[in-house]
Amino acid sequence: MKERDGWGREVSRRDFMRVCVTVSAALGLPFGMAGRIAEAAMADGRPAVIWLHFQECTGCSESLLRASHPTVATLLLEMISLDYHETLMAGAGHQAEAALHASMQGNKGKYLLVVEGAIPTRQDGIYCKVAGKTALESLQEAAAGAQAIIAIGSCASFGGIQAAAPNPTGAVGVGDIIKDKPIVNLPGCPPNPYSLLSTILYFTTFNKLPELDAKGRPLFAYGRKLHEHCERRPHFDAGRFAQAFGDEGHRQGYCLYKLGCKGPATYANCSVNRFNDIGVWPVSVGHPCIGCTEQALLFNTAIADKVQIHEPTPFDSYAPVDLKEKGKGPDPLTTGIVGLAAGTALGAGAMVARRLPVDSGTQENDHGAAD
Ligand code: FSX
Ligand code: SF4
Ligand code: F3S
Repeated sequence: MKERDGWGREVSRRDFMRVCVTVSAALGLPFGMAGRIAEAAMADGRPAVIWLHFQECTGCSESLLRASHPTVATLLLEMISLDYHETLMAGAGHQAEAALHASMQGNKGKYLLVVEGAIPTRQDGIYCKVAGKTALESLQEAAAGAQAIIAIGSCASFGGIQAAAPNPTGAVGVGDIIKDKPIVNLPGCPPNPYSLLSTILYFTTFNKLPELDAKGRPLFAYGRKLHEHCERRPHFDAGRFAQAFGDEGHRQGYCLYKLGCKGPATYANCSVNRFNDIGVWPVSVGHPCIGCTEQALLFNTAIADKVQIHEPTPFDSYAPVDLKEKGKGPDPLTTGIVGLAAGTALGAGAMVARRLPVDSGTQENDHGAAD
């Protein structure tokens, strides 16, 4: 297989198989299934996909297009027949509308509908219109003939930033409007492109959608909290926290919980799959997770707010954190229980958290609210 990515570079069969193995592992499938996924990806009869944009920033499409080695976008676009995508298609105006309706009629009951962005509902949805139709009308029309719907991003899944209080346009997610179709939510602002690639590859390979959690998210990507696999987790377990942006602890890569990291309450694969194919994710570059895959957290809590910690101690399978070597700091159980108390007492928790013992490498935070 020799494909070309968006910059004209060839995608070798080796790279293609590497992605199939990565996807297979991400889906939790046995190793041998990578071959079956590759076969399905190369088979004729690519599924038709209609991609609608509503209230959003196009970050979902952007993150997909920015991936590389080889581009997830290239593989995805080779595997599907993307009949309508306002950002990527060459056509415009009546030509674009004609492509949309031709695909909806020609593939009735068989196409995948991908929705990016929230849907405004207030005042009959007048806050978002394309080709004279409201997002509400376009969604209902396209959903009627879809086999399944993928809501990509937190906006399409739950309303996202548009739905933040006071939600002036009455923005909602796809699932609040469409009730009679299978819907997969891929929240994240933006979500990991591999989650979309894996969902579509699973669909093309097995002709069904992957198993979902109670919020409609595929378990393969949202089944675990990112705190479980965070590279800063040993610091959390050892009680070593950054107290302020730029302090010694922050520079040393200590845990960001006291800066408001929502990792302990966020189900996502960021700490494993990461972004841009160069191994980065928010926490790796020093920013606390803001819980962008969680409806209850994203744009509903302040970045500095601390989340409740439900599992205060490390799993037995983790290597023990040995603090005796340095002769300082609390044992992991103490840290966990104090963390639990801090999280439980959110609000008042700021003062509880302030008493957390810290490594002498960290500094006291001048900003009390964030401590
Ligand atoms: Fe943006 Fe997508 Fe955020 Fe929303 O991502 S990255 S505002 S989830 O719909 O374009
Ligand atoms: Fe990582 Fe955040 Fe958990 Fe700390 S609180 S270990 S930075 S996910
Ligand atoms: Fe979002 Fe947190 Fe991942 S902010 S991108 S869920 S690290």
